[in-house]
Amino acid sequence: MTTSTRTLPPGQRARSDFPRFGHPLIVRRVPSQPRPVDIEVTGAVQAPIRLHADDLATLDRREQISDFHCVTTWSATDLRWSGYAFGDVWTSLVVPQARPDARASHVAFTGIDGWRACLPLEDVLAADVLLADRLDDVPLGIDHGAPIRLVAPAHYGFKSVKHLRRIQVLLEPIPDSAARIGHPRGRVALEERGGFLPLPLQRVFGRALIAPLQVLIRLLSR
Ligand SMILES: Nc1nc2c(c(=O)[nH]1)N[C@H]1C(S)=C(S)[C@@H](COP(=O)(O)O)O[C@H]1N2
Ligand SMILES: [Mo]
Repeated sequence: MTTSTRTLPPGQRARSDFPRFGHPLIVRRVPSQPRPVDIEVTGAVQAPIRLHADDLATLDRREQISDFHCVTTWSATDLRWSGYAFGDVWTSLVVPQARPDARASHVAFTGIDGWRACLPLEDVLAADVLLADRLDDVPLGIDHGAPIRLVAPAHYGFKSVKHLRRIQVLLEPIPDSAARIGHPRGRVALEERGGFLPLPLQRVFGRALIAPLQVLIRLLSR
């Protein structure tokens, strides 16, 4: 169970809604209607594979209530996700079928719009990392990442790639789409926001971006 009075991570502020967010200039690359799940698993594997909804359905479905923290300082609390543990996807599908290189250290996730985030394998094997296809008991809408997205609650939102299209197995990290402004690791508890400014200024500038980015996304999305 969750409580709504717990304290948020450093620098975060709760909001009562869960806005559509992200990079406004790529939002038009997202199809207006959800596509079927089709995730390619490539990179340092012996046999690239594609994962579809029926492959994922062989795994146990996980329900999870977790908070979501954008690096610009907004947090949405108590989100009810449903989907599959990334650890189960890795262990039961990727490892036996794609046979990753034993030296694999990182995994990069890419969305239909080209947004990419790279995480250490050990970070994404954490129990709370999901490939989520439902929010609040209904299939994910286009706004929150249909047909399926990564949910990595211990990391800032820029790591939780929406509209997941590709999983790349890597022997070393590659840059995120957010690399110029975001911290490469992005862990919320350590306030790994990124950028050159001191942390208090990172918070102030992040906060100043929220409203304009929301307006742009609303204007540019179909
Ligand atoms: N494919 C894709 N995933 C993305 C983004 C994006 O622009 N494209 N933006 C990221 C950022 S910065 C945030 S805060 C969250 C926002 O998720 P939401 O729109 O469900 O609130 O998605 C992340 N994942
Ligand atoms: Mo974000």
